[in-house]
Amino acid sequence: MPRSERDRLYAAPREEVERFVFDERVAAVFGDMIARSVPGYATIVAMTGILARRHAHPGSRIYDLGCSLGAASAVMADSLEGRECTIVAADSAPAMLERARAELATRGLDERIELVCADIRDLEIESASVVVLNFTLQFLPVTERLVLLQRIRRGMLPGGVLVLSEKIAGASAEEERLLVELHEAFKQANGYSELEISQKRTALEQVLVPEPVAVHRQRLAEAGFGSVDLWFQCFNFVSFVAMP
Ligand code: GEK
Repeated sequence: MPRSERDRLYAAPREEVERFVFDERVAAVFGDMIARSVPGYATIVAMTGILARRHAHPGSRIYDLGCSLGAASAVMADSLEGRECTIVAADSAPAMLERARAELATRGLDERIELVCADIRDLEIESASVVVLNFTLQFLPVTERLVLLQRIRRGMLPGGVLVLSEKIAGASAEEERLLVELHEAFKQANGYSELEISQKRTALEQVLVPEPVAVHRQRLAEAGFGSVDLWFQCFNFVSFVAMP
């Protein structure tokens, strides 16, 4: 897990809660924030390594889209068992990439991972055996999600895999209530106060837009993925593997 300060960004009451952005203040606490906010995060990152080992093809490219501090890229780099692959880790937030660069250097991985500061909607994806979208698609406008998945699909080699991890919405109002309640209980158990939880919720409104599992399945199929499996769920966080 990346080194990080403790996340206290929303601990003090704010007169006005602004839209959430991935700036320097978030980057400084990101490792702690994601570990205490996303149930199953460590498992998903670790299993991304297992999936990369299964699908990474020598000479191919591996993409970590919305890489933040590069956690998934680092695990994948360690999972390749000597196979020569180009690992591209992209993020549009300069503050995140700066910290990712330092983090990867500490782990001796800076030479093996190409860090790119780019909007993933503009990034060329080619000869990909593994594409990872861990909690990134949810930040794109809903209307732009299909186009990105289609571009990923077109850039993938036969035998490749897309790992798509997302916060989801419940399929019904009851399921949504239950999942949100469980997620908030998880955050409280990890030391977040009710104020922190509610101010963060406000900051993320309109920025992080979760969708139900069925919508993701339908979109992945429409993008040309012939096989889509949900391999992980904990409360309202899921991960799919999708293959051409
Ligand atoms: C992890 N995958 O630790 N282009 C590029 N990057 C983007 C875009 C975009 N259009 N939109 C958002 N991001 C990581 C965690 S965090 C998830 C991913 C979270 C980036 C944004 O800058 C941030 O670093 C990341 O996507 C989302 O496994 O914070 O909940």
